[in-house]
Amino acid sequence: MNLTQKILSAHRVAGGTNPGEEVAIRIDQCLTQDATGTMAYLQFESMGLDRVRAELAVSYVDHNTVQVGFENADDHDYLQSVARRYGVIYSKPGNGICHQLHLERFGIPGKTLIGSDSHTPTGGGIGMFAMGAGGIDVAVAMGGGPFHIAWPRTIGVRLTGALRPGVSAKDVILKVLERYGTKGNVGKVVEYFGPGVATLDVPSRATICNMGAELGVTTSLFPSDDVTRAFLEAQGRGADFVPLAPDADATYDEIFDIDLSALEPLAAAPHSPGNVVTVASLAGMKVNQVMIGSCTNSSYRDIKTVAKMLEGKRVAADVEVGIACGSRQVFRMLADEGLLSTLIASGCRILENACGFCIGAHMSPSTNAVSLRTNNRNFEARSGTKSAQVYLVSPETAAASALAGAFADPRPLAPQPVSLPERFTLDDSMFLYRDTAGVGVPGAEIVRGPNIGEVPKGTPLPDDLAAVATIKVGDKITTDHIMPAGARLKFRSNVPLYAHYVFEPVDATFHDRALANKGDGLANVIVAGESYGQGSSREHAAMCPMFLGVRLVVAKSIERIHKANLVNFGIVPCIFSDPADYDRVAQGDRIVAHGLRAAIEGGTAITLRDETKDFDFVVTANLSERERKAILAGGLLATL
Ligand code: MIC
Ligand code: SF4
Repeated sequence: MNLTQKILSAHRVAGGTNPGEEVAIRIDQCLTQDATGTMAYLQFESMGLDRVRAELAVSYVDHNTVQVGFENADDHDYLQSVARRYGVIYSKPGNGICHQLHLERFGIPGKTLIGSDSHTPTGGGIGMFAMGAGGIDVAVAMGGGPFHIAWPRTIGVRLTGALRPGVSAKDVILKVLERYGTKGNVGKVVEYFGPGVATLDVPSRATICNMGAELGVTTSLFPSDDVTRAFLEAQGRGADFVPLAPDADATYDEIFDIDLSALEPLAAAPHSPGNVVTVASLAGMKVNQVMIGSCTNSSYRDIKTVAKMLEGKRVAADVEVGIACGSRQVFRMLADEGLLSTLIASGCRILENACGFCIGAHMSPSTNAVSLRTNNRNFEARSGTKSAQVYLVSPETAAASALAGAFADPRPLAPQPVSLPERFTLDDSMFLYRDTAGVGVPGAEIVRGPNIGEVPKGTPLPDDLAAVATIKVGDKITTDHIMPAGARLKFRSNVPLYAHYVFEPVDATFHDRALANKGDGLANVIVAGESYGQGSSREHAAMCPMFLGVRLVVAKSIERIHKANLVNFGIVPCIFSDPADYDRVAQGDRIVAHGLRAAIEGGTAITLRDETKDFDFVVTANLSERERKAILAGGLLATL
């Protein structure tokens, strides 16, 4: 067996082991972050349990830490109090980014983890089977329920050789993205194997697994070996080490070979992580901003590499450079080693150890700026500036370019590899409620400020549907297009307010038009191309459309987490049987579905009538029995 098969078999509760078949797996650990967490815990509360049942649940606050106005602070108070009540460990704002912290302090090889954030697969760096999910799926797992995925196909990435100075993990994952792109990989797991694995430290492995999310795969995974043991021992967690390897005769559905020695620095050009080019092809292009950090590249290894490259030098005068460490551990160690001073002296802006710039929460570039960033997503407008050109690069390329003021290949600077310490600085004081973890404090007060709203309730699926194709969008529509973050992020806990911004970057009139249809007794249909719902796990991209009366998404293909979120909020995820019908349906067309409920109940194809154009077309919703039940009830919550 390969590693994926081993871990999944050990956690299988029900369901098949044939690729594509739905399997229910036991979840050992859960994590949430604040921007998806409030809704996750509101849904957990409504399940009526007295405490969490998973082995471990941690609530991180890392996204909304800027606190302009009362909203974010209200969220924090709610999250802190609900964690105490139900036995969840609470990571205070300022402690760091969830994925970096979880890897450092809680992850265990061979365990399963789901998190209400799409970059949860970062845990694959230490051999965890870690997946992103919508908030309600995490709430169910916190309550002890299983998580459902399609039994995956595996892509085995065979690593040979060793990275040359100036080339790093980011270049490895960009190579994989160049090969596989950001669509068409649903239902797969990427497993890394081969002699090159031993040459990569845990932070590098974590970077590779983190950005595997951009492929749209279920997760990515490394074996757990001596390198993993050394990392866990240095974290004071040697007892958590479990060796894990694929069997010698393990097979993969396909194999992709990467010779690490032959890799060169790469970049993802605007506006997709799959738009991969060489740094050499961009060399000399003027750069306005360089942002280093995010859950992809904010480890001690990464930030120290940058500090060493900037030591005794100054960043170019006309470039803005920001650095955000991934955790307090990283921050403190740099400070103790005098490297914070190095970064300050070189002219960097030192940012909070949080998501920050990555989600457009601050540090938006200026109009038309070229911004180099070490994070994982460069979707249009995600930085907060629609006209900005965001390129995703390694920390080494970012540092070399910051010095040059233009795109620069870091190899001539020959950055030396950073070795990890024998002992990281350990300080868990910003993790609260470890003593009551898993038990909670029954009856403890839950604090609900005015920013804490309610989860909208769905209604059962009607027999027939009269609707409008309220919006028609193209390929690769991300959840950042559907439900923008950045300046709107603080409305996450207030669905009626946040719903004003559904599709804002694409068509700001959507909200009003959708509500008007709803007022006229018509449902709303979203028509989309390939790979609808790429990117984040935010269930708001389903919850807010549901609130506005969206009942169907009809697309050429839909990404895994978003499809699950649509089902969880009672929206039927439909796929065109004939993709050519996409071209025939226009925005504004009246759409009718007779016998919709019966088709879902029977698991048959659905015939939709375009009354405006006067033709019928067929769509399919590939749903398990469990998913059909949720859709018919108007959402998962109604079935729990
Ligand atoms: C992101 O990177 O897009 C986020 C913000 O971390 C999201 C979660 C969210 O929207 O709250 C993710 O990746 O799932
Ligand atoms: Fe935070 Fe960015 Fe990572 Fe999302 S991708 S968890 S916003 S750092």
